[in-house]
Amino acid sequence: MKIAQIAGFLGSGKTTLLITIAKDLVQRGHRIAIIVNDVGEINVDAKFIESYGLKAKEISGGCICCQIAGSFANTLAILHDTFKPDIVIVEPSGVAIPWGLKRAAEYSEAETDVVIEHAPVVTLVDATRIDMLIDAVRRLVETQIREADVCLINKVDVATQEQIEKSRKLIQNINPRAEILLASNRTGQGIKEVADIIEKRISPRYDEAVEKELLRQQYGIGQGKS
Ligand SMILES: Nc1nc2c(ncn2[C@@H]2O[C@H](COP(=O)(O)OP(=O)(O)OP(=O)(O)O)[C@@H](O)[C@H]2O)c(=O)[nH]1
Ligand SMILES: [Mg+2]
Repeated sequence: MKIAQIAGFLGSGKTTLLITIAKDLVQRGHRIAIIVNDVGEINVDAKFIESYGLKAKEISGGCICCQIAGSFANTLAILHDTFKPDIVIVEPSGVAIPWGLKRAAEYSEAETDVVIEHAPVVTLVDATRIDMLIDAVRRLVETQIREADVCLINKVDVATQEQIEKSRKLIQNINPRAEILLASNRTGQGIKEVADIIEKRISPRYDEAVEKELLRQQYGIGQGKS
């Protein structure tokens, strides 16, 4: 079962993107589950299916949307044993750390016979609010970008060229290995590419040594600095 997480600061467009990608992947023949913080915010005409012990909405025959019941690992185990998705797309809370979520997902392997793999970590950067992101929530945004495999500069339908270039520079400074795509949920730019990446590629499993090295690079932890 593949876990695809879509990170990004509050209001960056995660839920909108998640639903579009889920529908696209269903059309490609996948069985998809979406995990969000609150199914109430999912605006689809769907019947509730709570028989799994999850608060869930059916989006289409091949796709359900649910919120976490108990632990994240337990929720994944229930999904695997009942709905049997091949891809689970997750909208982490705005402050979740991608590596932490990978590890939490892998804990579900202790609860049932599931084998977890990860799609590339996608982080959304809202180009229209790039100045605010740099000034007010720099640390959090840095962490989300640092741990991304793919960064989407989102809302390019309304962002200025200058905001887009500023976003690109920020990402390249923090994480030169990240692939950068321009995206818009309004025009659909970049969206099919993200669905392709989630469908076809994988990202490494949680590795404590790698996590420590990334933290060291960002904060100097482990170098004797205070
Ligand atoms: N112009 C434009 N607006 C967008 C785009 N994507 C999302 N939005 C709008 O941005 C707002 C937030 O979108 P959401 O998808 O709810 O963002 P989110 O990251 O899930 O937000 P939280 O869950 O509150 O953190 C909504 O009003 C969307 O309509 C985009 O590509 N272009
Ligand atoms: Mg959301």
